[in-house]
Parts: sequence; structure tokens; C-alpha cells
Amino acid sequence: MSIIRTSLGQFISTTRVSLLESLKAPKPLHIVIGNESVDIDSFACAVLYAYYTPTPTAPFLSMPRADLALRPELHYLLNLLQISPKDLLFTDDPPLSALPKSTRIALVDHNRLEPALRVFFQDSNVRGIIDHHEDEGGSPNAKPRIIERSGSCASLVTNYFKEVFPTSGVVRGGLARLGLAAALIDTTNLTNKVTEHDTSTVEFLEGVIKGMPVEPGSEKWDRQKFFDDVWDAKNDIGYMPLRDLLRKDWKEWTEDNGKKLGIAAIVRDLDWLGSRQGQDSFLQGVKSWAQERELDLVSVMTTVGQGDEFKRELMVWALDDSVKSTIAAFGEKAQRADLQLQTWRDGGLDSEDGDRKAWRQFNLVASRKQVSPLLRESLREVVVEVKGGRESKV
Ligand SMILES: [Mn+2]
Repeated sequence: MSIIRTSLGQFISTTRVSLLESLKAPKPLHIVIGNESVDIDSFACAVLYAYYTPTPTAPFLSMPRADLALRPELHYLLNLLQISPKDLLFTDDPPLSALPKSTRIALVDHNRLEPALRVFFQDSNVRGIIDHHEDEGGSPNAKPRIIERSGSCASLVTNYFKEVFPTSGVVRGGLARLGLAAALIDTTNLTNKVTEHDTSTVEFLEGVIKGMPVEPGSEKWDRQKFFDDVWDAKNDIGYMPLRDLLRKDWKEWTEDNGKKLGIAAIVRDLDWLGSRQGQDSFLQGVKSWAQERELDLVSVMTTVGQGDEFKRELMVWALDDSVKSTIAAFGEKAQRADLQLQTWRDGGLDSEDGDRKAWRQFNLVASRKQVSPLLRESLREVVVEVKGGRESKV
């Protein structure tokens, strides 16, 4: 069975079959994987990278299959691009343990192997990186190793492979829409966090779509409408229980001192979250989730609105007394990094003993990408009790 590239649906389906077949006979495999938030950008990057790269490469989503249910925006795109969900590859389907130890991995939309993969693979498995997060310095010999600032990582992937973009066929429309979905969502339709990579990608991919014949019965390309439809799908989360909202766009880290941190990004504000079943129940839900993940520190970052209405909030909660100092340390770092934090609702979510604080964040450009390094740094500075009762600064 060979990989068919006439449409994205065919490509994904034949890639899965061919991967499963090759698992029967041990031979080198190539996979590409996005980050564990599995947002539109990570999804698009993995599929686009796999499609464009000449070596047969299977795109993986960095989550178990069941979590696809938490991502209405991916369902919308899969339907639009006629990709069958059953053909996708997840961290439990096939199980990562079934992949050969020699598997060559490309990381997109992150640049360091995540814990789920670290169980089976090492930095030396990582052979390619295209990302727009802070460079964590791993896999220095990866080729490509592109880590640059851009609104969407899919813009970097598209630009890197521009020369091999197919010159004919309907697949051009699918590739273009997938790249555009990521570039437009991550820049709020080219109004936020836009870089040269994003504008050139949008221009290039829109050129592709406009150059294709409009199929009878379908509409002419309308960027605003396309963006609005994806945006609405992404925001269709009102029905989800809090635990799902927290784990839907979730990232976590374990620092060298063993302290563990997780940050949820949610596209509703703190008022909305607190209004559903009351603020106490919201806080209890965050705490239960953090305990389930065995965290020392948990954070919720919210975004709502577009354009002038766009708003950011941030809540940070030290769950263990040993990391309480993180809150103040983070406050100082946030000030130096100009996050422009202002106490949320006169301290309406702050705890009396200082282990939880919430802010409105007036620096609208700083997303989890910028905030997480500050929180991680604060956590690394915590004074850890070592055996024998001595204390050491780690
Ligand atoms: Mn991204």
C-alpha cells in the first residue's frame, strides 16, 4: 500500500494503513507530532509537515483518541477537509509502545519531547523541529531546526515547504484551507500577533484558493466568513463540563526540582466560568483537576473577544505550601516582563493567605507561550527541602 496524495482524506487514510502495516515488520519509521494542546495549529502543522515532506511520514496528534471529543474546532475542520476521524493517529492508537525505538520524530509547534513520548523516545530520536515557542535547546542537530517567532507555527511550516507545494489537483484547496485555518485563528484574522511569516503564508495560500475554479454550488472565497466559521466552531464549548474545559487546551511541565505545573487556556472569561455553578464550585473544580494531575502549581489563562474587545485574564494557584513563594516571585517577573497585570475584580478570586491570585492582563500579546516561562522560572527558584533537613536553592 502506498501513500496517496490526491486529497487530504486519502493521504491521512493511506498513511495510517501504511504505518500500521510497517509496524508488523520492524523498519525505520518517520512520524511528526504537534504539542499536547492539539489546537488547530498543532493539528495543521503535523498534517502539513507530513504531507509536504518527501519521506513517508505519519502525523500524530499528541493526545489519546478519546480527547478528540473535546475539540469541536477539529471536528469542523475534519468535516470541511473530508478527513475521517477514524484515520487519524493518536498517542494510544496505535500505542506509542508499538513504534520501533529507532523511530525518527519531527516536532512541530513545540521543540522538546513531551512526557508522553519521553517514556519511549529520547532527544536523539528528534530529527526535525519547526516551532514558534521559546527554544528549549534540545536536539541541536535536528534538520530542519527552525524556531522563530510567528503568530502560527503552520505559517513557518508552509513557508519552509513552499517550493514543494503541489502545482495541480484538488488537494491544493485542502492544504490551503488547513494552513489558513491555523494562520487566521492564531492571528485573529491577521489582527493580533501577526508576523511576516503569517502575512506571506496567508497571501500565498489565498492565492492558491483564488486560482482554483469555484465548484458549482459552492461559494467564492471569503476570508472573513472562513475565519468566523472556524472561530465559532472553536468557541462552541458552552456545553462542556469544567474538567473538559481545563484539559481541552492544557500544557504541563515538571521542573528539575520535581515541582509540577499545568496551565489551562480557556476561551471564556473568569466571570463566565464562575457564573456557571458559582465561584466556589469553579475553584473546587480547578483544584480537583490539579490534584488529579498531581500538580504543585496550576494556572488558568482566559481569552475572549476579537479586535478592540479582546481581553486576557490569568489566575495562578499554589496548591502546596512549599511553592507558595512562587506567587510573589511570579508577580515580580510579570512586572519585569511587562505583562501589565491588574488585580481581578478587587481581589475577587485572591485567597487570603496569598496562595492564589487572579489578574486582568493588559499586555494582550503575551500568551501562554510568554507566561509559562515566567511561571516555570518561579517554580524552579523554590527552596526545596532536601533529605537531612538542609535546604538548598535549586
Ligand atoms: Mn502554535
